[in-house]
Amino acid sequence: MITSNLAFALISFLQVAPAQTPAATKVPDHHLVIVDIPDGKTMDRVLALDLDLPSCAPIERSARAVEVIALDSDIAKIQKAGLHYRVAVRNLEDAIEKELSRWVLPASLTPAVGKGGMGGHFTLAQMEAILDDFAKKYPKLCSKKTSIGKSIEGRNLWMVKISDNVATDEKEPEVLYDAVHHAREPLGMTTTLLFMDWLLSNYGKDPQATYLVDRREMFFVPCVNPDGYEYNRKIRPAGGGMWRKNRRKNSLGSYGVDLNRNWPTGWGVAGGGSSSQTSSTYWGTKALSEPETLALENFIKTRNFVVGNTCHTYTEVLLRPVGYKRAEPANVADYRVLDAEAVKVTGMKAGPASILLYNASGTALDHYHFGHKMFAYTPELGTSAEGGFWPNPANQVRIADRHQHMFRTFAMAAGPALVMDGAQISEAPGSNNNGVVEPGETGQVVVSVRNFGAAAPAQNVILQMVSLTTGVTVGKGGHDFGRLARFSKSASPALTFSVAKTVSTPIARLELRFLHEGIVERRSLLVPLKPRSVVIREDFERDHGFARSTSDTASTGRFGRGVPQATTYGGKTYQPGADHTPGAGTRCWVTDARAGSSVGQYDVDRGKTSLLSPVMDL
Ligand code: 0X9
Ligand code: CA
Ligand code: ZN
Repeated sequence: MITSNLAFALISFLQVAPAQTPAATKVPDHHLVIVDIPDGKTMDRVLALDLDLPSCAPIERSARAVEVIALDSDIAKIQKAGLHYRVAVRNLEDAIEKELSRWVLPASLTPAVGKGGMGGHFTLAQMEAILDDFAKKYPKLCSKKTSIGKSIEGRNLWMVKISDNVATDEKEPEVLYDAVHHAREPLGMTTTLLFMDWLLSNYGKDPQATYLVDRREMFFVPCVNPDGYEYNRKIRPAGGGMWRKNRRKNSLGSYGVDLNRNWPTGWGVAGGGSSSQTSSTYWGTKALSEPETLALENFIKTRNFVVGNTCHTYTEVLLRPVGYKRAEPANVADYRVLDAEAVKVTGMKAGPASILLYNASGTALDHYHFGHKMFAYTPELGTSAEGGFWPNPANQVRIADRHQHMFRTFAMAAGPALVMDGAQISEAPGSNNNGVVEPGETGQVVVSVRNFGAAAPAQNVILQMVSLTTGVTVGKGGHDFGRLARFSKSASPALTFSVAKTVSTPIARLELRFLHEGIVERRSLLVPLKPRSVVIREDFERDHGFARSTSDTASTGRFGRGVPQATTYGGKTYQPGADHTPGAGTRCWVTDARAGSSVGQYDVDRGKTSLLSPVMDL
């Protein structure tokens, strides 16, 4: 019996084996299509076609084009509507797979970012192993993964908590991080896992990681849509799957509800999603019809989240309410403080999703805000040029890294979040007013501080200034900011220091001590005591030993010293010509001096170029 069963299994395997590319046969391929958007009316026409707008591409006037993930039938629709378009990438899945396969991926049990099993992206099993690993390595700070419910195919929806005394429900501000509402957006999961790893591995070492673990309770649901995520692995095991929705079988036979159209707030509002079961933004039969959204909603109800980050990819934009209609939330002023801090490192645009992009109804973003009074955010990580939904390993690392400040900001902002913004040094009245505090003079320091968090601190915020240089004495050396209100900023009065005539050191060292929430932050302040003098002037007319780096990888546009040819297009100068530098001379170091026949020719492509100075003895 057993033998014959095996034989049967073997035969059927052999029969199936030749169909090596189930993706090509089963799932129709998509193309990346760019549709021109000369005006708002055209955008409305595009929206009416119910296309898959993956990058949630900006519809601002400056963008003038929108990316569409299109099947052949969609292209036909676009053509029929008389829209201007071009096919940027034919067969997107194959193109992505080819790009990802160029990278060698060392296998590892708990892989690092960029070393996951799906073109460098983590598989669901790898995510689970990483969560298990966190709990095992940091049992006091990280909970074991807990199932908050099951997906429609019966997979667990995992939640992990990070905080000090993690087993105890402490009175600390709570923050929610979720990712992968959309199955083809692994970077949200990756960036979340990297953030968790930073918190845990830097506890007791990095002051901010320690502060957050000690003073916040952070809850993570890194994969809201495990079925869709696994489905993408099934159709594209090496990465590149374009499935977005969950895997519900709809009544008419098609699959999937868009989990980010299934939330109660604004659910079913026309223009922000679709009632068509085959649409990529199908909103389901009713709000919370899906077990994934329902489980997350029920979990949220058991907590008291102040901030929620429901993460997506891609477009490098930070979205916040309102999403289902063109409007600003009532507390827009508070949001703007938070927006500014969150995008500080990346400089991305932040604002209401409906105004920055398009209306979307029944999103987690709006429900977290209106339904749960959170400060809600949807970052769209990464760019189309970096690989869209499935960036290569190098870009995975880059994207996950550069968004860490934003992830930290969300946790900080759930409670008091105090920072020193800067210190302005000037001469006190009675000095010679040359801009430098010299020996014999008195200087003043004005320090600006800010609370970008949603709560006032429990104790007064205090600033102290001390001198670490002999002969430099502090006069007025302290200020009490009181309990700096939420989302507010303040500047100290002038603190003073005087420099004795006898001081000969060129730089004085002061230290600012910033006391808040029982913590002391120290920042040293270097004060030049002598006017600046020019020690070297370089106009690159002669070769003084500057050199292009030997590790340059760019294929065109590497640095060279020469006379740049002016490059203009449409009346705009893209590369200034030889006579650009004021004064005599024509040469400079330039990323290829040639103009070429178009703006993009001879610019920096496919890598980096860098210029190194010689060693200078000043
Ligand atoms: O459409 C979505 O669900 C999100 N974009 S994505 O490309 N990742 O699918 C954005 C939702 C944000 N809300 C609004 N645009 N209103
Ligand atoms: Ca705690
Ligand atoms: Zn998304």
